[in-house]
Amino acid sequence: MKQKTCYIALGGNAGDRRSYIEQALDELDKHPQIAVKRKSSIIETLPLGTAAMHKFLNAAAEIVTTLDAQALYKELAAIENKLGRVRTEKWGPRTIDIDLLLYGDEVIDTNDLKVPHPQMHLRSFVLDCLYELNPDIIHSQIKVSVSELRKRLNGGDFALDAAKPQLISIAGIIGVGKTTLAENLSSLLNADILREPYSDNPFLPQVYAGNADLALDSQLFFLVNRADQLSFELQPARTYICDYVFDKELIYARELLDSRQMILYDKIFKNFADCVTIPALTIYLYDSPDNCLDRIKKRNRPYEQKITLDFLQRLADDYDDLFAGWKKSPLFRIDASAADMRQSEQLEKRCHQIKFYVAGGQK
Ligand code: PH2
Ligand code: MG
Ligand code: MG
Repeated sequence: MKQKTCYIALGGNAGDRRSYIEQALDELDKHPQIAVKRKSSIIETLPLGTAAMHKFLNAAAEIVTTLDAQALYKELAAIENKLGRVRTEKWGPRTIDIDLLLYGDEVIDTNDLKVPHPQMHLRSFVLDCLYELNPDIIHSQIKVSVSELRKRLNGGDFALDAAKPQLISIAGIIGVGKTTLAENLSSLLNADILREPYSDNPFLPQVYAGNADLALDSQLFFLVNRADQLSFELQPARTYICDYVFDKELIYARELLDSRQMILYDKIFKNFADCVTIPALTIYLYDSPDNCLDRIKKRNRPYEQKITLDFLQRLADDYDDLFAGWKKSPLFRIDASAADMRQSEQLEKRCHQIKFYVAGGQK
């Protein structure tokens, strides 16, 4: 049989963690039909999913094998057993877990084996190790590189959770095209759309017109509205696409409120922030403030016509800061000047990728 290049992940959080990883790789290499080609560093990572567990050591390796995928998978399980892994609860403490991440460029979907590993693209402890081996490895289903997948996580580890509403939030400054993108994606993803009710805020026109006295009223109106939209109504396992991200409320509050108002607002904000659904995926749509101002002029909503380039530039900087440290969900960055949001081929590619970041998305 032809030789396949494969990638595996190793991890453990019980006993002599380093020794188990090293032993597992030795055992693999001893097998007549498996050769370990390259090993990543061994890194210490916080446990994902299970609170108050011991820290893990994680690593990845590139192997070549003439075994078929099922046989390789059985061999990995045999080594786990030999090294004393006792299967207790799901995600319980383990001496060694060996996961088959990629088998050549194949896609395998059987009851006991799924390749690529269904959660590999959501785990920095996997992607960081793969990245060290080779940043250009292509995920055979998502069809993007490990380097790109890794950037989307910003160091975080995530797990699909079908018990929660599957919220996709689109973020970006005024006029960048959030609502258009949300509309186009919602039909392709069969998702409910949650629209920012921009014209309902009775205080907003006067605030945009420079009446700072109503800024707190306007921000509280938005806060209450958004919290309503993103908490009570959303159902588990359904996919929703929203044309804003809740966290932008702090950006606008900081821009529009004075320091006394801000102290009060901060306290109120915290209570609301605790009850909103955290996105499964956030999409940051960005473009130059110039291009956004052009779109604002074209769509010609009367009260938006006083928005200045300077204000948009400050918002853009604030959004950049927000997402530079974003850890709440995976993050897709989309350059709106390069992307045509109405072109169906581009949209379908985006949808194909998005589906891997929401629970049940691939059904
Ligand atoms: N494996 C899990 C669950 N959580 N967390 C870390 N840091 N490393 C792992 O290998 C790991 C985990 C299930 O296999
Ligand atoms: Mg695992
Ligand atoms: Mg496993």
